[in-house]
Amino acid sequence: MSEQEKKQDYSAGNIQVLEGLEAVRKRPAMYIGDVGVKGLHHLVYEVVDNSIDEALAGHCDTISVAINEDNSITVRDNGRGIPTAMHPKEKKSALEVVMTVLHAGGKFDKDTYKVSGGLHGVGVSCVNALSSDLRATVYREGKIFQQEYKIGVPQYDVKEIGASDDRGTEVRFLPDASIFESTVYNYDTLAARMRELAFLNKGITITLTDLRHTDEEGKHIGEKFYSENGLNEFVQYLDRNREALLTDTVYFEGEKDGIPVEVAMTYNTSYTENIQAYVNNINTHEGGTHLSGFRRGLTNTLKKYATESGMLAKEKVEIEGDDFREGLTAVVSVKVAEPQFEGQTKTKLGNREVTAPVSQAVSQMLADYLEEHPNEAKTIVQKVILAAKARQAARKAREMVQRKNVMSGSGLPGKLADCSSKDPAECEIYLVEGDSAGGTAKQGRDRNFQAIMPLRGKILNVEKAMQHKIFENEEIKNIYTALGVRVGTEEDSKALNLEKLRYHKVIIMCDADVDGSHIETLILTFFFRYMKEMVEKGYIYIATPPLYQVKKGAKSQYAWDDNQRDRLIQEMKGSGAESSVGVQRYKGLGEMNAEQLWETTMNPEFRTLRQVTIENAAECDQVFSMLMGEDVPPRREFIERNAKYANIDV
Ligand code: 0RA
Repeated sequence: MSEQEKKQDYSAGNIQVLEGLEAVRKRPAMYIGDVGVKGLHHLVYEVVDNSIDEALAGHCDTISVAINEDNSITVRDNGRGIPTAMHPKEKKSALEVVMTVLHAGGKFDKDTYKVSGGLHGVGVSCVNALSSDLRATVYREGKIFQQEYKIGVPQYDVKEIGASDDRGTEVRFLPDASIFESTVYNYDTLAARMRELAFLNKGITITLTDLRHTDEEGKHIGEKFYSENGLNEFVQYLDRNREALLTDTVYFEGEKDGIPVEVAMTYNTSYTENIQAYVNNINTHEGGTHLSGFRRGLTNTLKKYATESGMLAKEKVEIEGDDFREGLTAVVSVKVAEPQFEGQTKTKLGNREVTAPVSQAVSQMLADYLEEHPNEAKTIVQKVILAAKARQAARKAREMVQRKNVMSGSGLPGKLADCSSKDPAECEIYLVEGDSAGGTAKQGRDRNFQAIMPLRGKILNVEKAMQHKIFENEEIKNIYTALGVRVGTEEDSKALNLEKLRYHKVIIMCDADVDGSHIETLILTFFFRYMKEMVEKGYIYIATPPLYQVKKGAKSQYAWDDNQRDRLIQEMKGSGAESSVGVQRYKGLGEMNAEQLWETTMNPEFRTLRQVTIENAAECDQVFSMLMGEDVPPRREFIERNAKYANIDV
């Protein structure tokens, strides 16, 4: 190639790079999911994933993440450092290639088999493209190298900036405020993911520091996550607010048919099943072949044991798959070289070859455990038999709900004030705390598309109740019938039939006080445990009634928090005129009249709805078990910690 040709080739390469990054900036959602809070946090996961890969390849054991004062993020690891030498094909530093070429990531280290990788696995160049500033620093071969970028464009060639005995890579990036709806990081969201990563990749130390705040002693807030025993500890963490049935965890770690499999499980005294399944460190909400493998191994092994122990014959009950999963908490983690992700949210593993290895791993670990722990084996079988009996009672209760639907004409609950539209996409249902607020909402609503259903008092705590109690509960039956969804079948009580869903917005409207937030949590727990798909589809919302009305003469305005109230008081003071600056504190919805409720809380033009989402499935389960469980102190701490956000969250 002549010099001239080389030059042309070089610039052609550059143009390609720019086109790649331009595509990311044009359609960021295609690469990182969305440009909301989720996508913003996804940037961090993408960068951390690269360091996790380096750790899994055996070259790194410490990763530190810092939220800087300006909401930029620094991720540092002690790995080999991204190579900085000239890349033979691209004719520029390998570091620059990794940072600017889409999907360049692990290309030039074939021995490293990339197992982690964000949901989209798009690589750090996407983060670069979506950052107004990014600085990469590499500590390697006794030297320090650096390159900086703006919206993905290098500001200078990779340069040597000093000497150091350190090893590793540091990436500091500032998300582009013109792309993201919000650029403020949430500490708890990042902490939940870092904790999860530490459990999933034992032996790696991950620290998280929030440099935006200090505690009472002037220290920065932060945590260190490290797990010696991996999923063993993850399962114990998930169950830390529940009462254990087994003294220790059932655990397997190893390779089956070339697939790395790690599984841990235990039983608690609750009635809920909590299985978290991961593929390459990604939580697969929708399950898939690895989860099927887990279920198959569990059912076969326990059924065999129960039959051979003779305990079943005495009880004369038929046991089924579901019965083995009441009170079960388990985590399954597999590493798959070329995962096929399917399903609505691309979180369902499709690879057929994964089922057998997981099933074998589970059978082996359980068989060993049952043999070595005869007393606990007996406890498990007794629990399974109880579950089978309860399931028969639940089936009767469920059939009653279904039959009532068919028999009573419209089948709709008497308490429901339905809307006139029949198009689910535009229909909303308000689940309102109390009959009196329900009455106000009925007067205030737009009956064309807004339906109202009052709920009396506290709905059942589904976290503590057995299934048949749940289907016998009046309020819960009413919710099912009003929504028009069928109760799940016996095989999978959580499978909904959403085709018949009558409203695509289910809005929980409770008083802005302690009781109201408790009721809100009870209803959310019900949806999370029994209609999770509704939450995943984004159908569940929380209404936000105002806390104050600030009045002056004929003028009145509403405030949703104390700051806003104080600002309004100041404004009204400033606007001249005499005193009598009246502030009304709304403790309950009932204190508003129909018109006020419509104006502030129900009118789509002015209201703020908070959409309920599942950010982190494992954490979410944990939060509900804690909020609804027996233990008071963690609940109080959580509520106090989140209370200040409760009214500003949009
Ligand atoms: C490919 C090759 C080598 C290191 C890395 C990638 C690497 C990438 C990242 C991203 C974040 N931290 C990282 N650490 C390392 C090194 C190959 C060699 O030194 O022989």
